Amino acid sequence: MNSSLTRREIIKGLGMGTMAVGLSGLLADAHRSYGENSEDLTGVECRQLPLPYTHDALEPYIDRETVRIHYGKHHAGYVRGFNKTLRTLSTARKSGDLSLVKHLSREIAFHGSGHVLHTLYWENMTPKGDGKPEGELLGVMNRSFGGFPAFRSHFSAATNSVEGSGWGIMAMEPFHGQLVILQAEKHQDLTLWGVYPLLVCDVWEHAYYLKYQNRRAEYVESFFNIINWPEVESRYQMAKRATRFA
Ligand code: MN3
Repeated sequence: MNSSLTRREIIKGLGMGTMAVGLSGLLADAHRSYGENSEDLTGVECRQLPLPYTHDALEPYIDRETVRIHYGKHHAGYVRGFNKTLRTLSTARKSGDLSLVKHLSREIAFHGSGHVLHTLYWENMTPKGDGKPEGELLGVMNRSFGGFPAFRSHFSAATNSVEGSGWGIMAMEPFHGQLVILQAEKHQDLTLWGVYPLLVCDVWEHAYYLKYQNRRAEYVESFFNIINWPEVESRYQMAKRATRFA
């Protein structure tokens, strides 16, 4: 980590890495750090926002007891799991013992995505919700899906056919600005929704096999000699501008 950064910038940066950007300030709030006055950077944690309505507000569509347990037990559990994983990873980095990184990467994707998606879920429902999209959102939905009825059919079919536990999701694909409808099995499958990729390394065998054969670690070691850090920095600046941390 660059020692010339201020503590506040460091903490902002840590928050950036775990949050969705360009989606909504809600998500930024969900991942706002508690640690700005702390000497211990492991104090970077996420919090569960208050439910934006009462437990019974969504009746008769969703019952009071479901909301109470879902928000208070299930969602809260993901927040605890996410924070615990962030702390464990911090400890692992400090000690140099990264032997559990595969397990912890699964944990951060599962709990982090669970937290992100539930945060969005509560806020994308309202007791007053019988309307339709309007304005610019309706325009981009029309362009992306061919109209609201087509969107509704597609979204419902995708959501209804999620295999096992999961989510139906309408998302913006940021490189072209189009909307897409996705299914998510469980919450994650090793992604954390909304993160902005800054640095990526392809480890499909086609990326290294001719030279390194099965020695993936050698390839990854070599990769560090050719990283374009100014490009990574420009991606970070672009992502930062899309957030309320900017
Ligand atoms: Mn749930």
